[in-house]
Amino acid sequence: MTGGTARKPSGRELAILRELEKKVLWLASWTIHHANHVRDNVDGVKVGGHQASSASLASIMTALYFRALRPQDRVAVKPHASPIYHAIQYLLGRQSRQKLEDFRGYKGAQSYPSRSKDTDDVDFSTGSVGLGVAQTLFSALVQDYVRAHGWGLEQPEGRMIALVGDAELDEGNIFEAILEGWKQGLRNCWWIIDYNRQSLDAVIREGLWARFEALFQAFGWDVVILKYGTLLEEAFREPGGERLRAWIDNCPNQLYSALVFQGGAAWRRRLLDEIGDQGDVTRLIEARFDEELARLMTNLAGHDLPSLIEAFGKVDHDRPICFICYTIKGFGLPFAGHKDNHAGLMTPAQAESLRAAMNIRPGHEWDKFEGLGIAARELQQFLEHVPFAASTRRYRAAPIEVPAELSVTIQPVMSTQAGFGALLNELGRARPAIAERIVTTSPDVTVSTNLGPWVNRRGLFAREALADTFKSERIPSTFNWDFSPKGQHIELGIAEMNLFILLSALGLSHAINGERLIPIGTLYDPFIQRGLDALNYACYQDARFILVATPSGITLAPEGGAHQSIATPLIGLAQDGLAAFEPAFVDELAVILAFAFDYVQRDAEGEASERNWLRDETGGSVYLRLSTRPIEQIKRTMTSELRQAIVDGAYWQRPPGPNCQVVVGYTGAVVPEAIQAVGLMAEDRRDMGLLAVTSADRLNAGWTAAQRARERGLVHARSHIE
Ligand SMILES: Cc1ncc(C[n+]2csc(CCOP(=O)(O)OP(=O)(O)O)c2C)c(N)n1
Ligand SMILES: [Mg+2]
Repeated sequence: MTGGTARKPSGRELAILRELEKKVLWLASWTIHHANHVRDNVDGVKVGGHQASSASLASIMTALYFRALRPQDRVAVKPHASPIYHAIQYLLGRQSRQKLEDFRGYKGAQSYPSRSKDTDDVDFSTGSVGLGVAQTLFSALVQDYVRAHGWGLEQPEGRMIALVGDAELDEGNIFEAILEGWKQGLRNCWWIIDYNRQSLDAVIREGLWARFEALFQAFGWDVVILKYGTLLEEAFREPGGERLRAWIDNCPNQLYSALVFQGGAAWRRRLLDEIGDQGDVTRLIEARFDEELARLMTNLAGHDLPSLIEAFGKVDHDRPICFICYTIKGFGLPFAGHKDNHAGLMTPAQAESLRAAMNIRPGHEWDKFEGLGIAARELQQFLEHVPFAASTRRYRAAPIEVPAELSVTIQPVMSTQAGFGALLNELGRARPAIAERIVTTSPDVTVSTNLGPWVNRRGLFAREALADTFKSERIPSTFNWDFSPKGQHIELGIAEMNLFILLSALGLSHAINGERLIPIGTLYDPFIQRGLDALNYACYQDARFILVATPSGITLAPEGGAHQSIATPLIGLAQDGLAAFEPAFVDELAVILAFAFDYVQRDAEGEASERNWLRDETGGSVYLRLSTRPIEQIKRTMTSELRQAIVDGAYWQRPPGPNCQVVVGYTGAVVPEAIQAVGLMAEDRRDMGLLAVTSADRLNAGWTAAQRARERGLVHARSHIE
């Protein structure tokens, strides 16, 4: 199907790729060195930059970006390989020299690939390890969702690829994702593990690869182990070679790393000591100079372009694959293999020797083809024909029309959660354009967050249809649990991390698949904290979604209990890119939901509005904090002023009179108590006000922005709450 570049590279092509691999390593290392030793840094502060961690992926990324990838593929690059990514983009003409020079500085290339801050076409942000990896898996599922609904079929299917650190696999969210991927029939997903056997602190446990292999296989992935490069494979075929292979296979990670660091003479001593036989093995070792021996012994497949190109090129199926690529942390740099190298930087003297070794003249460090053995014109021509860089990779999708008002039948007494269920049910029934693009998802709380009626109408999503046996057996049940490729609800297992990463993937569909989705995720409010880092990650990538958190009380019932959502209002206030609302009444919720459908689709630039001091044109995601508490509803006509005030964050339920001394403000389901309090206090106070706060988050954001504007001299700036 998706046919990679199965063709073997010609000798010339391989020679070009080898030159580019060298150049990528140089540029990445120089970028970091420049930021720390050359650029004027404030007070000589080192900005760091992970040379070792980058070097580990130089060969793999050369093989991918310059050969194996196609424009439709999407990649999450291990955070610390960011300099390698930027170097590749620089060679492809998509990254500026200025941004490399400003690496880790203000407006410079980012230390971790950033979708929103970098300008060189980063597919997925990474940084908090584990999240970008899982994002590729969920993006593969979203691609299937989009195509199953008949959209985006004019584009070829892409592969979602993660470059994963071996220690990154310690993160639990990765395992949650693997399990979910298995349930959902994951395809088109590659995880390439940079098996350098080092974490941040030290060398990792022996034999992890075997755990990884068993684990991935257990969940239906193909596992491809890339261990030895072509030089070593050839040496293994020489007389005595099998003894050498057995020795390396049994060599502990720590010893191997130490010898890599020490170099050729140390390799010779150790090998002769342990397997020297005055025969074949000794001859094999002694036939090589120190430098050659070191090159042989470090010729792992993860640094061997022919092995990598062959492995990536021969994939001819869409099953998920885990590549375990043996690599060396810091490969090609003076601290290769040293266990303390994670944040290591080359000294100026070391950078000088590397420059000399790379044939780079002082002052020509940024020249794209300086010091290479192939003419600039040929290299440039090659770069211009790299398949990956051939076409647009970031799409735009037209906005979907949002009805001005959402209709809902409001019961005299009703909770906001029930109102949410009713609103979605009505959307599912009336089928406005927006309803076709809504995709709901929930981590095993679909029914208890009131998505049931919507799911009954629109069905569950799966690539293969699966009927609800209870229905076919005619057993009465409230919920229709039929799966089909046209279904609009993605049911997840109970892992909130997965919910947020799926929302992140769904919420980027307009840019990644060119097809806009309106994702709505529901969960119990306290469990936002379980997935908080993933929520932050989704917002940081500017994914667009609506999060419906319910129930949200400090208790589920009068007896109290464990599900206490105490800190979430502060999360709503603090999280950038997320507008948080807590309506009390269902008519408010209807207004906010209509606003949210539009707000998640906006992406215009713009100045803050003088009305509320919010920058609403840029849009963002929305968080609705709802409740199961039935509240007596107010019968009122929704005016455009009230509608606007609800969206801006507050309105007067009872405006204060001229002699007002006390105002009661409330948010959400405590409205009966607030009304009662005003009633009691009004006995001896006049003109009391009752302020309905629908979004403390937006009031706060507007107030802060207005204050800032006043400091800049706009003395009349007033926010909505003021
Ligand atoms: C969630 C999270 N915790 C901690 C860190 C700090 N951290 C950055 S890299 C790293 C170790 C990475 O090791 P590995 O994945 O093997 O990559 P390598 O450096 O070997 O390339 C750690 C602990 C982080 N970025 N994210
Ligand atoms: Mg590692």
